[in-house]
Amino acid sequence: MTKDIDIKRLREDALKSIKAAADAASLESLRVKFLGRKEGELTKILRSLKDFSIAEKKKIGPLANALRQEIESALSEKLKSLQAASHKLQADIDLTRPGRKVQRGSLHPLTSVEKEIREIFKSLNFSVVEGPEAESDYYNFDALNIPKDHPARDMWDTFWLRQNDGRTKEQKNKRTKRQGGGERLLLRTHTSPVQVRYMEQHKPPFQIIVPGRVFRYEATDASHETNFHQVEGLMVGKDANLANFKFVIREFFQRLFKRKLSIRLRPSYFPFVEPGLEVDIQCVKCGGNGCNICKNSGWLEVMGAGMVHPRVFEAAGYNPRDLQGFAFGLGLERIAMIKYNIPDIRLFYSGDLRFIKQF
Ligand code: YSA
Repeated sequence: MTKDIDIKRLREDALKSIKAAADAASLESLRVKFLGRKEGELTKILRSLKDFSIAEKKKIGPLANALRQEIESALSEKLKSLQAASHKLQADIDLTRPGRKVQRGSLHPLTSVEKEIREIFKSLNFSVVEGPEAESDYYNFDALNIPKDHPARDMWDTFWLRQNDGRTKEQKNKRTKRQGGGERLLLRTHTSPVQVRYMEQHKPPFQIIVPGRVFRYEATDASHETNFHQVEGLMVGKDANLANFKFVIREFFQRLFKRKLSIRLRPSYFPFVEPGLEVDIQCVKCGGNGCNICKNSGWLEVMGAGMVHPRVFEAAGYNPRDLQGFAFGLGLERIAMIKYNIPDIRLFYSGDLRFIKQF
């Protein structure tokens, strides 16, 4: 009776384990476990048959032999099914198939244009300088000859930042005027504040450009964004003059657009220059004959500029009688739009891959 039960248990255990085996190696260990010559569990039962009574032998013998066959065939069936599954897997993997192509990104057009601008100015011996995007009222306006009540502030409406750095009003007001003492912070409306910041720290002669992000609180349309980029330029020395400016700027645009170009200077007004100028370049599409890009004028308006105002030199701690210099500021998006014939500034920030992938 006990031997019956042992065989029954053994059968259940063996068939269950064989069914669950995951690979050929596990099947081999199961074969050794149940049918192994020396220690196999069923082998041991078969070997002990000689000690049984004749009646027991007659009963257990056939059961044990039948189980042996059953385990052997279960092992071989399972092995076959594992092999078939592995062949199927191999057939599904086509090792000769070419790999999936890794998609390569590309630089955003604004990044490439900015890089190109940096390289051109560097080759003209300009240094590249940066300044803070969160700027003080003082540097963004006052130091550039735009006092609190000046109407020019209306042209540059911006986003004001709430400051909560734990300092009391008195502590904030202790800072010097130059540090932007006690003033509210704003998101800079142009890169021009870096002119004064740089001049405070450096002695002329020098020539720099300042690429950077700027912000304006205004309605967006095809040519205006609230967040865009400018490149500021500043050259200061004993006799840096408008003739130098004309040469540098013409050279710059010719290299950027890779062609001979005329430039045109028109009088304009910015509080931080005297005289102030607006710079136009000959239309890069029609060469000046008139087309849809230049609105049939033959010219493209590309930057504001002028000779640095004496009050700006004074704000930076210079004596305006000893020095002179020119400054300019261009809109990066506008230049990229002309270069790549992009009709709407909003495309730059749309995140639309169909747009980005064209560059
Ligand atoms: C003028 C004289 C200097 O000595 C130095 C710099 C300057 C430029 C001055 N700081 C300035 O910001 N002038 S600006 O308001 O006319 O802007 C310069 C350029 O920025 C524009 O020509 C235009 O290309 C771009 N711009 C202005 N508002 C914009 C914009 N681009 C996109 N979206 C806007 N909302």
